[in-house]
Amino acid sequence: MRFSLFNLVRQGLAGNRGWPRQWRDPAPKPAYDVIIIGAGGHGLATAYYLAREFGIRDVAVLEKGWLGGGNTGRNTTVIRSNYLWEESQKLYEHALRLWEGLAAELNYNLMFSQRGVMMLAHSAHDVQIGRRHVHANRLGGIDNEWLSPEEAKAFCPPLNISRDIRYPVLGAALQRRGGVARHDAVAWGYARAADRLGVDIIQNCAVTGIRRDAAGAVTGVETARGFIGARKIGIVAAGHSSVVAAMAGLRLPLESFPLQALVSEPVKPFMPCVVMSNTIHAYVSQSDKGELVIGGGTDQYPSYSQQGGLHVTRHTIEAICELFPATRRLRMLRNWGGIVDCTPDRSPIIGPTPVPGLYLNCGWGTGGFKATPGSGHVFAATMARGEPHPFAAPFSLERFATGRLIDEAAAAAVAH
Ligand code: FAD
Ligand code: PYC
Repeated sequence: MRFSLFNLVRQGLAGNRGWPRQWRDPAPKPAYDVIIIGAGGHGLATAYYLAREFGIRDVAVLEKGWLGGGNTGRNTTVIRSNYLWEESQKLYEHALRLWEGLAAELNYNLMFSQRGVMMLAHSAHDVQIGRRHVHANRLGGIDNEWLSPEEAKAFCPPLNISRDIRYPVLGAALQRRGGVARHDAVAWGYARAADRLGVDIIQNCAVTGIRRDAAGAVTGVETARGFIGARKIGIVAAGHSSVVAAMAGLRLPLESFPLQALVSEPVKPFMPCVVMSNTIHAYVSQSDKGELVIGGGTDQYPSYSQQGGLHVTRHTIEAICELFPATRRLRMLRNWGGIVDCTPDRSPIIGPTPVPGLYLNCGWGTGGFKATPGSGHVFAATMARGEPHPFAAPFSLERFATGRLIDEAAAAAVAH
């Protein structure tokens, strides 16, 4: 077998060289039907659905590092579909439904756990927004319910609902079907399944250029391992999508920001659900290893640094300690950052581009992990058919020209 979790890690870290033949990534072929740039969850899911659902197996996924080493392996894994606008609800609920059967479909333990996502309100304004979301979701057939502070505490006992704290809890919206999953397993699960369907996954293969013919259509990519031809190219390179698109002469409405997270030392289970606060910019869940998984907002200025400002982490920790006093004596085990690319309206871009043969799946900002299966699925349909999947259609590049924005900024429970 040329593919196993063990081999993947070795390939990525050792650059393949010196390893037995069956452990190496496949050598790139001179040309493919489809090239996907970026082996994060979205790129791998796209390749998997192209092969499984649309019979397009002549596909290569090119990755500059190792698979799942980008945002897919760095995020805090919050999964929910409680978005405000109908267009977003359809997309994220499509993803959530796919999540619900994904471990069985991929035959891979994704540790998908629907333990509930609770979003806190700390002011009268937060309460109005939270309730509006609950109503909008229920109209859209998505589960969401409003809780009083006492009901929120009953659902999550460590929560501090004292009235005399800086950000008192005035209520909460609860999506019980929301939850978490193991992020690297998602990348590996899709990679193994795509590999078995004949997809070539090639790590340590940075794309450095996009070649076009006299008519402007794409013909392939320049890479660290030479030119590789392709009829269609999908850019799924979160954080760097605008850099890659520029290789084809395309300027995207994206800005890249560092987003950070951290884990505490492991403790016995005490945090039963995911808790998020938009106002404070903090969110928390507990992993199966016992670590508290905590995240905050983005840095306030664009950057490609994967570090992020320490003051952001400090602010997040202070907020978590106030909301959950039992965490005050916990030590931080490690922290890290990822680079997220954000559109002005904080919704993704999915679809064809003015460059024939070039497709985009980017701009997921701070919230794309939850979308992974849905994103891969609708993007595969879009690339296979050459026209947007109905759930992807509202998220085309054209919306920036017409001003018809799917502005979900208010719906994402993190800082932007
Ligand atoms: P990635 O996994 O980043 O994959 C893109 C890949 O493209 C990378 O592996 C990169 O190396 C590769 N690449 C880039 N340039 C090139 C090139 N030139 N050639 C070849 N390959 C290239 N979302 C949620 O829904 N819930 C959360 O709780 C959540 N928390 C987050 C917390 C943090 C700290 C961060 C950083 C993000 C968080 N997100 C969350 C956002 C989420 O992680 C991303 O939106 C999502 O993972 C994007 O997936 P992807 O597959 O598109 O990107
Ligand atoms: O979109 O739910 C989310 C999220 C949580 C943390 C970062 N993004």
